[in-house]
Amino acid sequence: MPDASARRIVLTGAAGGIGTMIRPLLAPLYPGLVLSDRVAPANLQPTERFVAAELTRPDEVAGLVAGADSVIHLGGHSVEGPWNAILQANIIGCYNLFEAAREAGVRRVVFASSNHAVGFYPRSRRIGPDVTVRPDSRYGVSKAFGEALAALYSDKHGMGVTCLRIGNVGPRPIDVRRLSIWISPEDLVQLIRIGLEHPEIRFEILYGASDNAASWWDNARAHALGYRPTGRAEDHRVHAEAQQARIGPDPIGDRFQGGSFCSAEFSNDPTRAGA
Ligand code: 15L
Repeated sequence: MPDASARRIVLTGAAGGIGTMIRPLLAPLYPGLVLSDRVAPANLQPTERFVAAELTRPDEVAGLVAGADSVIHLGGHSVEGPWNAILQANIIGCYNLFEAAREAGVRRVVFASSNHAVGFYPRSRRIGPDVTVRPDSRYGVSKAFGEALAALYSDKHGMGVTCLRIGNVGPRPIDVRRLSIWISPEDLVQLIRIGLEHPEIRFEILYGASDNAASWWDNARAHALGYRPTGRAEDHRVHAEAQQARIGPDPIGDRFQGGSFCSAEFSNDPTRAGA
């Protein structure tokens, strides 16, 4: 692996919520970082390099990743949405990204998957990275698709890919559900560094969560790869519970890990949902 300062690493989705939180943390680690999104982040710094690219345009994505050795792929539609929006950004866009990366000889991809790929597991169940996907939304299905693409490009083309099933990124957990799935920006950057740098990476699915006592996820593989989260959701429990009291109950969403992504548009018998 070339020296970090010599590496051209592309960050898609740089203007989005997570991109905005981690840009300042990535900048000193990877001086060759290239930021990308459809439009430049409002607070782009003079020291930051930005290349506009539309993920649905294969030519633009190919231009973006040319000469890159790694990609951190956060770009796409980041919540539930109409099928066409998900299809364009997260299915076609994700395919375009992996295919352009293969053609450009990109060696490492860190893919921002989501807890919503497995959102229909009940909160009573502890799951590891090897469970069958149980998406809770069209968005969750698109993240499962991205994980499948990642496996294909790893097995067939030797790309080292790390899928991070990200919980909820922010300075602190914002409700009771997030006490289980919260991840600090610093801990997310730790996981991204593992994906970019750890010599053993072939295909990995890791959970993007801090050191949360109420976690539903077995993240032993991340720990085996050196992950040492410093964020602790319990330190913020009082705040999270106060916020939860303002939200109120969600009889379906509160049973499942994906929360309101599960209850939205739900028309099943609750006892027949989930695993
Ligand atoms: C996600 O995958 C979304 O991108 C984010 O907006 C949150 O909804 C998060 O999951 C969550 O589950 O809290």
